[in-house]
Amino acid sequence: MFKEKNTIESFPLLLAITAMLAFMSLMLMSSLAQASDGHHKDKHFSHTIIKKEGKTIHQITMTAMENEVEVDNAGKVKYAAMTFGGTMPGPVVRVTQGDIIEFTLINPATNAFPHSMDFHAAVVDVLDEFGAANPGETKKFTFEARYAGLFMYHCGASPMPMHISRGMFGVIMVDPKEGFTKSYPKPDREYFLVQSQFWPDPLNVEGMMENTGWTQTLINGKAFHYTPVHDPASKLVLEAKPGELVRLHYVNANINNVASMHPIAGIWDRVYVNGSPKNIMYDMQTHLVPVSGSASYDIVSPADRPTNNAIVDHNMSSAMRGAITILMNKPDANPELGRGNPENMLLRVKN
Ligand SMILES: [Cu+2]
Repeated sequence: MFKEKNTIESFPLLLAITAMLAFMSLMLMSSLAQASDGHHKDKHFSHTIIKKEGKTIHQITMTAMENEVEVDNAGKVKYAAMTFGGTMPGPVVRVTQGDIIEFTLINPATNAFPHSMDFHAAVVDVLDEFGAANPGETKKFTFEARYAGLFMYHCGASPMPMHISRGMFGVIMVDPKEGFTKSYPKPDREYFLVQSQFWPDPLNVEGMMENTGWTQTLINGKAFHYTPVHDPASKLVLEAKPGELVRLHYVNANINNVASMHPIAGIWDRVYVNGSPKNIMYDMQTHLVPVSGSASYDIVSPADRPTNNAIVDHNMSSAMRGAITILMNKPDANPELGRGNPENMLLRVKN
């Protein structure tokens, strides 16, 4: 009798404990999944972060793909691209200075071309690590990210201008081991912008060499990507609240043209050349970025009213062909944009 009563009385408590344990194990599972997934995982790209002997190791796998992408906001222009992981640009890779990158490039047997990976953040051997993998082969190499900064990556297989202009480029950001400092303050928002030149004829290698026949400038893979002002089909803009410190990480993945980066209706508060906190310029109107170079730009809008900036490559042949990006500074800015995962910092329309 006593025992039975005890059991009945304990039942709600047992139920609560069971529910709590189930909840805790779910939480643990999801946190483990997050830890082992790094920040992104799909079947063409994975990034797993592990700790070994005090080092942070990034196990990154990308599949070289010869796939179609849309290079316009309306989705009407399908293009025979080549990509790392399916998208132009490829996925953002973000690590900290001193981390180890264990990289694997898969070139499926169904591809027609050899492909390779050239991380500008790596100090290795061009013929060894950066050599190409033929269709059906897999290439692996390891390097330490010794230098802090904002680096391009790209395919270096021949003919290189074709592999890059067709989409095989992206960003590897190496955050400084010191973290944020007084001279490299923590921004409120960060956005990645990667510019490239577009040839409608994907086999026009001669035009790519002579710099003729290119028709558009792409920002993160689309012309006028973030500017409904210039293209009504544009669905995204960069967002921030008035007065916030916004840091734009810009990479010039053009084939031939240097870029003259200017924020219309604003001034670059600081420019970190190559994205490195060691290379600071102040109060700049326009800043030149070499082909395959980069810069991180700090901009602060007036705090007392909503404003807009147009981030342009002031080289008019680039701006008028697509290199215009709107940064909208408004009180109701989406709190998720420009924060957290790289997917929130390199904006793409989610299908
Ligand atoms: Cu390639």
